Amino acid sequence: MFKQQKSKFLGIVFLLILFSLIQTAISKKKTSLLANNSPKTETKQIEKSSETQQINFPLKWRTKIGLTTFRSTISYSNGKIIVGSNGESRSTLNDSSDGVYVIDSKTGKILRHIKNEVAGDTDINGVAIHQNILFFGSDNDRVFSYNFNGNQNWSFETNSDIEGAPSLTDITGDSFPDVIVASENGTVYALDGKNGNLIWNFQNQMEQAEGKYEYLSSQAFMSSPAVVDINNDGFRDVLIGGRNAIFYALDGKTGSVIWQYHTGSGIHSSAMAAHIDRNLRIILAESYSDIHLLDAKGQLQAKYELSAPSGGIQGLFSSPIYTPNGNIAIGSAWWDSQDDGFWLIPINTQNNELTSPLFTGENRVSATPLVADILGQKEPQIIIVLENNKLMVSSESGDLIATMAKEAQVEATPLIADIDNDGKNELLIAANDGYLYCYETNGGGSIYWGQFRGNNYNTGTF
Ligand SMILES: [Ca+2]
Ligand SMILES: [Ca+2]
Ligand SMILES: [Ca+2]
Ligand SMILES: [Ca+2]
Repeated sequence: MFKQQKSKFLGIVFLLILFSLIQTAISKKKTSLLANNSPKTETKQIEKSSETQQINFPLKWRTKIGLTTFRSTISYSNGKIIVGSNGESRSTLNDSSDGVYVIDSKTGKILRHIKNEVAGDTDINGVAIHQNILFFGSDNDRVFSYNFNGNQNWSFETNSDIEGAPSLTDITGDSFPDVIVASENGTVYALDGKNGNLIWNFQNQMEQAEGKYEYLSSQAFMSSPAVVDINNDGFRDVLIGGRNAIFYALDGKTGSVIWQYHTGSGIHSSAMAAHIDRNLRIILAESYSDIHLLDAKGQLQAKYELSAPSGGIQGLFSSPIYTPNGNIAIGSAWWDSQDDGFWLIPINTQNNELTSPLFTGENRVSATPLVADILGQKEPQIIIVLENNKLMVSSESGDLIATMAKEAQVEATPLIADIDNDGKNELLIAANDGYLYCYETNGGGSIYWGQFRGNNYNTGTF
């Protein structure tokens, strides 16, 4: 009897072990399928040393502006801070604090809360600025142009929500910037900046890159277009990727496809264009792990699959940037753990290879890294906000130079600019407690990439 029970017990134990082995195999398979099966390279961890300083910048002001997202912009222009807001809630309708806030940069006082629409979901993410004119799309199927004083210049009706920031570039040849903006229904619009007239539009396909029929939302554009002239006709062209895993280069003049490039997974982040050794290169990140480096013809130069220290995918909602010393910097957000963090990936310009990235695991990073001087050093530093209560400062060689405690969690990319012309840079952080915080830093000048898309036209180009 006892012997029988023992063998029954051993049988159950054996079955349990077998079951768990199968489970592990399945989950590994899942991860590797998601991660695209490209070869792995060993990742170095950025070391936190005793040299890492704690910074405690004085708070100059804080102002309640509501919630922001990883697609939000914070900009400085003519003594004003401009920020789009999702208000009290990112999902409810008729939220009175949605809109665009125009704030006095010296005092933090709200000068204007621009919110023309009263009904529906009127969340605003990105805003583009030319002189004293604002351009933005809303979650209520419209693109607007307003003056800083709150007067509307024009509005344009789209087929769905606008999630990504508009970009500005003149495509009509009248030296006045026109608006390139993409919708969640998969349309890219080029609008005349003066009057909002449609110049051209482009409709994304509902099919996925591999030819599979997909659900409607996969044609969505969530990101902000990078604008740079890739066919040398003197007009900037439009670079944007969709959730259907297709990255497009559209002719700025006509909206026709110059080339398209297929990624393994959909795209949420915005691309950056930069001249690397005098060659135009396009850096894009797909949602699951892979960084792609393309040339102006859409040919792949290098690709790197980021992998969490304990294995598995990296979620890339942060937009990649090219740093002055030849690295790609990006944040990752997937696991809600130390498997998320900040990546620094060196580009070997001899052979265009991406090798041996440095990684700091700490918490989710959806914001885009910035490159500016906030510590008072000769060289600019790389600044990363995490989705916990921390900000990190890294050197180009991957040393964690400093950390700073924040008031609350942050998803949006901060702004670094001298917003009171005293020669010192301010750091503006929009936190998830609904406040915009303005800190005085120890740095001055030396701003290489000080805001989400690099400049107030949101060109995403250096
Ligand atoms: Ca809202
Ligand atoms: Ca124009
Ligand atoms: Ca062109
Ligand atoms: Ca200042």
